[in-house]
Amino acid sequence: MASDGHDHDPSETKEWLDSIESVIREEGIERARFLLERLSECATRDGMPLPYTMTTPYRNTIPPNDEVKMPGDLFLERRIRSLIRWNALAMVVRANQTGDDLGGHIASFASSATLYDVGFNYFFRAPNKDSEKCPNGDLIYYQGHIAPGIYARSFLEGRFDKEKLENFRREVGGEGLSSYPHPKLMPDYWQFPTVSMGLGPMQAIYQAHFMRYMSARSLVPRLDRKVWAFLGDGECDEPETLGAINLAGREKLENLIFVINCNLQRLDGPVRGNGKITQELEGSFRGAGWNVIKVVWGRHWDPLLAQDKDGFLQKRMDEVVDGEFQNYKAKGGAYTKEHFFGKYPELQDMIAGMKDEEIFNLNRGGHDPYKVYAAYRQAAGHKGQPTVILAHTVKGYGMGDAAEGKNEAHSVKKLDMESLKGFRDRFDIPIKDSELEAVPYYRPPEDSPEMVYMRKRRETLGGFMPVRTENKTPLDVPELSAFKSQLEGTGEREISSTMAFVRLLTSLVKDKNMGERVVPIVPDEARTFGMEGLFRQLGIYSSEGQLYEPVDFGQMMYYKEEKKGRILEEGINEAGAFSAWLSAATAYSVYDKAMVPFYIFYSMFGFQRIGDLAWAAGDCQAQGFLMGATAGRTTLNGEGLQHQDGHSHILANTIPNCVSYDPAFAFEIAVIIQDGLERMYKNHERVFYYITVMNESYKHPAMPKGAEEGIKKGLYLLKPAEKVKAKKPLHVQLLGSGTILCEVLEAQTILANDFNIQADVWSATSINELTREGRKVERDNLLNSKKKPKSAYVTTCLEKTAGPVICATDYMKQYSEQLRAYMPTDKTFVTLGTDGFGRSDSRENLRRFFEVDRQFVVLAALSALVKDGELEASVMQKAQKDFGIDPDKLDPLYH
Ligand SMILES: Cc1ncc(C[n+]2csc(CCOP(=O)(O)OP(=O)(O)O)c2C)c(N)n1
Ligand SMILES: [Mg+2]
Repeated sequence: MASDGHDHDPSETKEWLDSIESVIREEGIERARFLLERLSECATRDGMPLPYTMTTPYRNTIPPNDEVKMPGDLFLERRIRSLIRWNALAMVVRANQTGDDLGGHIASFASSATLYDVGFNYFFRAPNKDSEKCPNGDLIYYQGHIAPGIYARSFLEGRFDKEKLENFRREVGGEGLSSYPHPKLMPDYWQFPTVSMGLGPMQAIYQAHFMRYMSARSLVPRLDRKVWAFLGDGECDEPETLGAINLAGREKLENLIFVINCNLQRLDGPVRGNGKITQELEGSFRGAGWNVIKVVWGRHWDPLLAQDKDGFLQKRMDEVVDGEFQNYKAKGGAYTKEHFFGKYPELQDMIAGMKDEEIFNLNRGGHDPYKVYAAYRQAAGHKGQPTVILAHTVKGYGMGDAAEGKNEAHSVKKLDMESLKGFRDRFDIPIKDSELEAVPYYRPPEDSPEMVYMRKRRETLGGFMPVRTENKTPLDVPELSAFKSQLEGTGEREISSTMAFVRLLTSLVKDKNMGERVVPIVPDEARTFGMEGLFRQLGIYSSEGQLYEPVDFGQMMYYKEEKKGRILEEGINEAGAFSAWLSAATAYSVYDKAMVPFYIFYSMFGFQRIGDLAWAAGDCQAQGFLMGATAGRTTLNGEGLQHQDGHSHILANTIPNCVSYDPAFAFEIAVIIQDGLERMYKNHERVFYYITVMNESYKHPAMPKGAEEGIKKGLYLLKPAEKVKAKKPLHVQLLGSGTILCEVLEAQTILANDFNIQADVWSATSINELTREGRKVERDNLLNSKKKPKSAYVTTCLEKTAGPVICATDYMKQYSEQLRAYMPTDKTFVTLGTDGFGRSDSRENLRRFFEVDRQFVVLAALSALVKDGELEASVMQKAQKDFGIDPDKLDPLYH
């Protein structure tokens, strides 16, 4: 036993090694694996701790003998790749020559050109109706900042002309090329927004998962479609990148392939200078049940590795840290000779006679098309597991002294003459010295062998990529009358708006025409929202079905998992559940079939938690419903500071195509959802909905006649004031939303009964929508000064009314304050809202604390009348005293 790490009996070691090698040779890998498993089982049975490792040696997973040979023309492919490299570089350099400093990246694509090229030449299938195996095309998540490389390919393919390339990062006022993949800006081209690190990989995992859901439910056939996600090694430090890899392993998502470009560097410097990122990632992915393929070394290393009988080369490869590997490329062959091979005499002997240049040219796996092809081929055919390919590359490959392996490589956008020449010569670009300074684009003649070859490859794979398509078949959306029970109100029964929504959802999923498209999604919170009844009715999607009898089996609402289940219950994982929603919400494009996802979540753990993904949803032009449940700072009473949401509507409004509502009553919810279905699934408006629902129970009235339009626009007169006894009664206009509308209705009664004031009550279903319409009108007026100025909808609603306007919601004052710009000029406007941190208490106490209860609404109304000179201050002061509102009360904003 070699407790000190040294081998004290090499001949015994050799016997063991020879035996296992002979088994591999004679009987194959599976037999060898079996024997090793039996050995380890035998050893551990007697209590022997086995060496614990999740990693394999630092070398290629696929040995040279097992590599499937790349069938194409290596020479022509290198030529094409070189031209793509050049044009990508030219695009960025030229964009920064103008003095506009538009930015862009060269070094990242330089390191990953081969990884993409092999994919484009052999693997990525474009959407093509004639394809049997993959009619909708493979899904590729490109690393965001390598976009120039993809544009450069499209240029060579003839999809873009030079003018288009000149518009890289120039998108205002024309057809530019977006800085990164943005479907919003290039809707026929990019499918997925990926540039916010971590979001691409996470979306890719849930896409593969959702793909299985779609086929399990027989909505699309289960074919051989793949999701390829390209990501950076630095990007793997984002929790989102690795956060969902367990799901992919558990769900055996063999339709998913990650390609991680391990160039060992991120923006500032090495990813793991003191360690090995490839090894670290191998352990993580293997532990999560993935098939890991390391592509560490290029084929020039093969002869050396074949000579490495004593394992010194492998030992050296294993022990060198990434920071040092970076040096080998940044400092060249002589340095590598001395510092890598120089460590052991055996290695010095091995390379005796090799020139510095030959040493430098010992290539890394990710730059060797043969190695990359072999890995992709294996990954594409692998069954029962997702695959990750860890490709070792060099950041700034080919950029020479300007960037290659340098810490500053990431941000290099300009190249000096020497580096330009070096790049040109290394990749044989036919541009003369005299022209080099202008860094011109280059495209060979259409009939040149490389152009013909490239087109042919893409034809074989169904056409050009990337490409984004949309299915515009309208869904048969139910009429509003289908939601009769919501429109009629609950009579004397008190229910929450969440319950009202769940009932609506339950009837929608049963809709004969479009019910099957509805996808309810929850992050382990269905019971909180009273949705457990749906478990049994719809089933919870599980690729395994249900391998156990659920503990509550036999009960009305038992926890039913099934292969064809419709509910996506994603566990305590808001980012994951949102990603699943995102896949469903873009199914009209990605699956050529519109789906209607409803993601129901704790509103506080919505935008606040996954804001960047929600922004990406806007970019993706997602369609669907986000339901922020248990919303409202004072409505969710007991949960306290981290749970009580008073700002999700403010966050929702930051996303231009997110339409948000804060309804109070069942009929409002029905009108909003029915309108949303029509706008999104019939009229193809690329918007998505955010609707808050709450957990306070109260009676829901029937829909007042003619309220529909106002509900959609964001404001309607819910309950006009009844006449009071006074000769010349005072008037106020009370606006409210969500549950606070109930307080406003109570205030109406108090004002009438105790103060003889007539208050009209308006339901403000969406202050955000009112504001957007106001902004639009304001802008139209500014730009069309010759025309008669128009009035904002909210202004029109209020200008003919009498008295000041008070607006109260369960959200920060800033939410209602948006309306101030559109108040009729003579109106005093007072807002009440829930600024400050939440805290747990009863609803009553919270509303008093945050100053949004009925008495505060009354007080605000009285104060506005005093300000308008309509009322004696003493009336208000007396009211304050009677209500017990202490002038020195703590301010919730500062307390
Ligand atoms: C969430 C987020 N944070 C920061 C950035 C800025 N950023 C863009 S690329 C990059 C470095 C990427 O390194 P790596 O993932 O290793 O990719 P490489 O360019 O090396 O292939 C950073 C920090 C970003 N795009 N997104
Ligand atoms: Mg990197």
